[in-house]
Amino acid sequence: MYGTFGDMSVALKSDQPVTAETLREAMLGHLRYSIGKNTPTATLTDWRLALSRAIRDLLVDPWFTTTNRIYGANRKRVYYLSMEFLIGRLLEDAINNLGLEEAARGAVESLDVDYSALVLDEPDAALGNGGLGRLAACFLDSMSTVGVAAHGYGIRYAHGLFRQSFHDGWQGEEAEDWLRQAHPWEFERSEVAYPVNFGGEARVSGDSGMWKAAETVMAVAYDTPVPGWRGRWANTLRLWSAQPVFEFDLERFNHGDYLGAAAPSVFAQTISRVLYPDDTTPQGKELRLKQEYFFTAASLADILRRYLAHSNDMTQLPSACAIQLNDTHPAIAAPELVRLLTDKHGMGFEAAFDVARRCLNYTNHTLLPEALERWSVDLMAQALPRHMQIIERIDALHAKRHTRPASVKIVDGGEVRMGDLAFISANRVNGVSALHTELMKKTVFAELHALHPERIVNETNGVTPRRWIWGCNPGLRSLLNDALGEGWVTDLDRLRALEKHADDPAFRARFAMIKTANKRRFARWLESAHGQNIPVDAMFDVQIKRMHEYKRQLLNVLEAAALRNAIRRDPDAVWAPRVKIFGGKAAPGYAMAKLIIKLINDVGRAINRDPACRGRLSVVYPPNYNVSMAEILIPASDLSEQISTAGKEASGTGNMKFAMNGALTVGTLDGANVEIGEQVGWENIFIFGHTAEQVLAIREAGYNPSKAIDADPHLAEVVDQIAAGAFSPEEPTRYAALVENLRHHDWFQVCADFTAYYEMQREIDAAWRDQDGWRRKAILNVARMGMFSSDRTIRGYARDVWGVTPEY
Ligand code: NBG
Repeated sequence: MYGTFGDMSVALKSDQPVTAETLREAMLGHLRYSIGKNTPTATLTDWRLALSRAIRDLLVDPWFTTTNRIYGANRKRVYYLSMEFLIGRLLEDAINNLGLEEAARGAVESLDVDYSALVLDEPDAALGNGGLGRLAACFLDSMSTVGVAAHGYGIRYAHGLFRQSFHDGWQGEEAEDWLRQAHPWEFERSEVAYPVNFGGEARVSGDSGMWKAAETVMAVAYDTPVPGWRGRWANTLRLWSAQPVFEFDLERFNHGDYLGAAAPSVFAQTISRVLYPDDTTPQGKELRLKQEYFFTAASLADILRRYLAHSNDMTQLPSACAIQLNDTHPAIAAPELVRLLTDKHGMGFEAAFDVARRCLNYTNHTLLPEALERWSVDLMAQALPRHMQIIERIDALHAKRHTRPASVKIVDGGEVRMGDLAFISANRVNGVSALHTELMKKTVFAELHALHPERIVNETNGVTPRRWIWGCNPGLRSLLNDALGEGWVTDLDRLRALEKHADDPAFRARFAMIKTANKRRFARWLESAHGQNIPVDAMFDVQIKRMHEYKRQLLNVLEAAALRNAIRRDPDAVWAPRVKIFGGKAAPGYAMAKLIIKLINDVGRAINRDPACRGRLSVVYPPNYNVSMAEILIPASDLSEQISTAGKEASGTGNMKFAMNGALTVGTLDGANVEIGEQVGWENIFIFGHTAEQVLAIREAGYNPSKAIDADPHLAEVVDQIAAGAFSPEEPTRYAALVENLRHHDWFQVCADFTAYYEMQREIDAAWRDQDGWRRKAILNVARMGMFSSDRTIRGYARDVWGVTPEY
């Protein structure tokens, strides 16, 4: 049977019909000729790789066609530079995009391999941390679906973000090794390699300069095709891996210095080893800056190479490329582009800056001052001496052109403020939700906004319905297809037509059955992966996101502890049964977030062991929350916790995924919750707590959390219990720092919002008891989430920021 592959024609062609049979043949061919295995010895992973290769073959033709079309028409391209691309698993996504679900399942099953197990065998590409990275991945999907010519540029981290485990309830971190097995989606482009320099000395002469670097590494490209819906279009995700200029020093090796011989390679590879090295040490900071420059410099070199193939008139660069800086991580692009234009292409400084600025745009993703990057001038001057000179010159040029207040400076107090550098060097600066954009204008960028009032625009985030409904919620997908036809998946506003079914009992019943099936699926997963049992008829009350004090997982766990007290006092009252589900990682250096994780696990243990809570309340916190866990948990959720301190969450995107999948939101008036409320109707969302303005006013009036604690007996009781070691009898003072912080500082106003939150949760209990009413609200949520497709967001960027017209 393998003889048929003697001609090596294992590749499927996208213009021929793909059936279970042809796919099976292609899998067998790849198993033999790409993987080098035969059927009797093939492991599950071998089969997965074989199927992935067969599917990848089908992406290649659309990919080439798209590229040729873009080249032919000399279209303006979008370059999305991002430190993170949280792409997750790719196999099922590609299969869905190409419409090959049945063929793939049929092919795999005909080989006696379990299809679901095969899909789940793929490691989750954890090249990101949270919303910012997942947004970048959703944007790639949407740019390919609406037909925007785009390249994503980032880093091919060998280990990505760490893998989280719990040891006695404490977070442990292990290196993620997603690349241990072959990554079947990428094409290594060893010929596409650029040297990236660091350190040394720089001299200025007139408008240009000379940089004699001390170290060089090579950035080597790895390309992954990103298919859009039905393969009509495919863009490229190009990730850079750092390699030594020379593999190793043979002379040192021959003298017996084996470690020394490998040193250059170790230095180079360190750069693309992990995402977010712990930057609490000077070495960590330097590494982080080098990572940022590494991928930015390689990407710009690549962009210019592509441009120069068409034209050498550098003044026209802005008509050919729009470069999006995803947060400040690639903000070094501004001085780098100016450097290339002046030092390499002989342009005058002011002209170079103007060209660069017309190419660059900057998305701000947070107003938290500690999250806005700043680099010490010393570090910048040492690692990137020429860039430091250019940054100072940009600062001076800006001062020359605009009468600016003394406080508007890029370089200040011995630091380079990357947010200001990005703002000043960008054509458009955008926030990620209406509220966040307004706050940006009033707070961090108030002065710059006054100088450049046309620069800030809003592009409210969105998520791709391909992954976040079609892929992760097959039940809902079928329901929507039956009710609306398949068009909703690329035109999410069509969901509106569901409104008329909200009062139809049969529709509601089917909707409810889908939710229950999803809850069963999650419960089965939880049991098999973590040995925990949860009742599927309870409300699944879910908070999954990075662990951060502003997101207030603490508020949630305090409420859980207070609820337990209430249940113990009156076990026979009618309680709405709940399972509180947490998921999320804390940054390795973030001690308070790690202590909150431990508290959730300690409180969870007490609740889960408490006979009074049985059947009424339980808490689970499966470790290592990632995209794949989100895909199974979000469709199973009833209640979505979006409870950040108002004014702190730039947008949120999890909030959108939940509502699209029929969970109701409990949330503050923060980030995109505001717009979600406007869309779904305020009667279909549970909003509580202080507004951003009130939060500010409370702080200014001299906030005293102890007063709030004293005023609320539920809260006072819980805080006392934690302080007395009720949840940590083996170490009663474990939470001393947390309690001290709650009583005397409480920067994120957990105590100030507690009462409102607790009361809102009891209203939610009541709403849950009316299951029909709950379902109606849930259906209306799904129906009104059309706005939150990332297709809408990308069309907005295309129009307001990039000046390109989507093909579809
Ligand atoms: C995050 C915000 C979220 C937002 C995502 C995507 C950073 C720095 N910011 O609220 O916290 O949804 O960005 O915009 O990761």
